[in-house]
Amino acid sequence: MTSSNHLYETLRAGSMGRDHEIFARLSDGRQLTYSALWQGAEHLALVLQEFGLSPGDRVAVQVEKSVTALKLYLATLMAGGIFLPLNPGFTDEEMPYFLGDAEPAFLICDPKREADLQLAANASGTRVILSLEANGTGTLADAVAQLPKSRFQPVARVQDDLAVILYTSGTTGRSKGAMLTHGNLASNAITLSKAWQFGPSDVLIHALPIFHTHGLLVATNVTLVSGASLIFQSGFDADDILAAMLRASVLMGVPTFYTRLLDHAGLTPDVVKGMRLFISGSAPLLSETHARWRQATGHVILERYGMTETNMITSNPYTGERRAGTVGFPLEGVECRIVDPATGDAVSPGQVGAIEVRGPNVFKGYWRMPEKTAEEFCPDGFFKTADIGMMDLDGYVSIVGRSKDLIISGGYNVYPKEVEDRIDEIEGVKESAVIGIPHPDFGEAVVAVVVCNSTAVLDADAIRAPLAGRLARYKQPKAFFFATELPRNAMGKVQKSALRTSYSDTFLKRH
Ligand code: MLC
Ligand code: AMP
Repeated sequence: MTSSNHLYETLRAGSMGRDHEIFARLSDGRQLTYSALWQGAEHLALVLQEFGLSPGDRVAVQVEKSVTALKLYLATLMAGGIFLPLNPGFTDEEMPYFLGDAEPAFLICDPKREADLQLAANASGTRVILSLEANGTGTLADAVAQLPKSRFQPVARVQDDLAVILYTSGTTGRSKGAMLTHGNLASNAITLSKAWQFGPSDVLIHALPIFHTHGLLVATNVTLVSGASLIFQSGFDADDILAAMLRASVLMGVPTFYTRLLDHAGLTPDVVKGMRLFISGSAPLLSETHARWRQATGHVILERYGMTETNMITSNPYTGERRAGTVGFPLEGVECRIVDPATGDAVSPGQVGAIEVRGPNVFKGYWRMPEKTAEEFCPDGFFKTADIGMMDLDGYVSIVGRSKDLIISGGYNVYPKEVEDRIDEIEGVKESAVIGIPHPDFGEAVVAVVVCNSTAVLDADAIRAPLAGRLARYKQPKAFFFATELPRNAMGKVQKSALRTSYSDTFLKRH
C-alpha cells in the first residue's frame, strides 16, 4: 500500500512531469532544476532518517538564507518531521527559550553558532546538531556525501499532522509556537496560487527571509504548487531586484520593499514591462505608496493580509479593483467577520470591530499552551486575530489598528514588553516604555522612553550598549528619549498613545 504525505504531494504536484524545468535561479548564475530540488530534498530526508528522526520530531533550523535551507524544509516534511525555522538574527540569549520550549530532536545551525548553542541544545534534549552555511557546506552536507544515495519514500502524513511550527511573540513576553498543519499550508498555497493566477511560466523575485510565513509559506509554497520558478536572492537589494525584473513576472514584498524601490532612480516603466504582479503584505501599505507605485510603474500593487497563525486571510482581487488602504476580500474558503469585542456580535458594514477568522488555513493551536489556545478561539471555531478592522459595503476589509501592543517594523513584529524588560534590567533605569512611531523606511520604528532613578545619569549609549547582543537587531530601539516620568491614566496604566503623539515626527523630520 502506498502512503501519502499531504503537503509534500500537494507541493510536488505543481512540477510533476516537468522535473527538467528550472525551480530557482541563484545570484551566482547557477540554476536549480525541479529534479535537483527534489533529489536534494530526498538526500537530506535520508540523512534525517539515518540520524533517527521520528515522525513528529521538531527540526530547528537557524541558518542564513539558501536553497539548501529550502531543501531541508521539504526534506523535513517528507520525513514526517516538523520544520521549525528561527531568525538567524536571534542572539545566544534569545535562542535557549525556543530550544527549551520546542525540544527539537535536531538543530541545524550556522557553524559559527554551533559552539554557543551546544549547551542550550543539550539542555533541551536535542539529539543531533548539524551545521549548514549559506553556501551549502557544513556537517549536514558532509552527512549527505557519506550516505549511499537511494530513493526516499515520503513518510505518511495526513492533513491534521503538524508540518511547521513558527514562533510568534506574545504580549506577556513568552513567544508562542504556532502549530501549522499539512492541511493548513496545502490549502492556503492552492488558494493563493488560484487567486493570484500563478502558473508554470511565472518567475517570482524572492528577496524575503525564509523563516517567516511570507517568504516560506507564501512565496515558496505558492511557487512550488504552481510549478513556477524563483529568482532567489539572499535579501533585499534594490539594484538586484530591479535587475531581476527584466526576467521576472511577480514580486512579493513588505511595504519597505516598495518605498525603497520608489526611492531608486532605476525604477522606470521600462524596467517593469515584463512584470504582471506586485504583491505587498505583512504590514500596512500606505495609500500614498500605492498611488506613487501606480504613477511610477503603471502597476497597481495587490495588497493582502495574513498572520503566522492563519496564513493568508484576505487579498485584493487579481481581476477587479485593487483598492488602496484595504486588504481586499476574504480568500476562497476563508471566513472573516468583524465583531464588537465586548459582545462578540457581528457589527454592520462600515463599522470598526475585532477581526476573527475561520477556515482550513487557521492553525491548530499554540505548541504546548492549551489554555492560551483556548483563549484565542471563540466557541464556534473563529480565531481572534487581535487586529481591528472593518468591512465596507462592497466586502473590502481594512485594517485600522491592533488591540495588542505590537510594533511592526519593516515587516518584523516587535513586542514592546520584551524590549522594556531588557531595558528595565539596566542599572540606573527605573522604568521604560517602548513604542512604535512612523518611520519613512520601516513603516514603524522601535523607540524607547526611559526614566532613570533619581541618582543615575544615563545617556542613550548606556542603554543601547547592554541591549546589543541580547536582542536581535530589529528589536533594538532606533532612538532613546529620557523623561522624568511616564504619562499614566487614572488606573496607573502608561499612556502609550500620548507618547506616540509626542515623538511621532522624530524620524519624519530627519528626512
Ligand atoms: C533590518 N534592520 C531593521 C529591520 N531590518 N530594523 C528594524 N526593522 C527591520 N525590519 C536593522 C538592521 O539590523 C540594521 O541595523 C539597520 O536596521 C539597517 O538595516 P538595513 O540594511 O537597511 O536592513 P535590510 O537588511 O535591508 O532589511 C530591511 C528589510 C528586512 C525590510 C528588507 O527587514 C526584511 O526583509 N523584512 C521582511 C520581514 C518579513 O519577511 N516579514 C514577514 C513576516 S510574516 P544596524 O544596527 O546593523 O545598523 C507575516 C505574516 C504576513 O508578517 O502577513 O506576511
Ligand atoms: P505575524 O505575527 O508576524 O504573523 O504578523 C501578523 C500581523 O501583521 C497581522 O496580525 C497584522 O497586524 C499585520 N499585517 C499583515 N498583513 C498586513 C497588511 N496587509 N496590512 C496591515 N497589517 C498587516
